Amino acid sequence: MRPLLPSLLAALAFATASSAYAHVTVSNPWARATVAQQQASGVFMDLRSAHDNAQLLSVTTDAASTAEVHEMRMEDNVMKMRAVPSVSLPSGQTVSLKPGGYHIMLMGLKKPLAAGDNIDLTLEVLHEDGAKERIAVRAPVRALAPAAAAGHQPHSGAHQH
Ligand SMILES: [Cu+2]
Repeated sequence: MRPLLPSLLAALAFATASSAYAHVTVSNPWARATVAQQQASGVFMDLRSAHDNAQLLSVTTDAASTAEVHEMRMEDNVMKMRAVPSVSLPSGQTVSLKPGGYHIMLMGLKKPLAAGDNIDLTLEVLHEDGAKERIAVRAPVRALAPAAAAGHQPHSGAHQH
């Protein structure tokens, strides 16, 4: 038996306990409306942690088959989008998931997102003490303002006639 095992088990037990650090607030959530045939869309919101070293780990939703945390950034003058393992949430700072930056990507939408609908998501946040916080978010669906559309293209080849 390895000597490290007892402490590892203790750490795992601690990780499943409820956390005194569970203080991430979500504000201004919204999801971008889609057009017919569009399979992917983005969800945006502001996150603010009351404690240091919290991280947004993952998102689940019944609205799509897959939800990923994505980042958009310029690489060699090309805007690229990729999945990130986590988004750090520094204490007391608002971290915005927004078009052109971090966002939640929904892929395999179960149905088109129409303005006025709402979608429900569950965020999973990892806290400094190892505890995970699940945050239920209801995001109203909004049509994307034309000015913001330039920064973010969906994965699928959506046609907008
Ligand atoms: Cu994306």
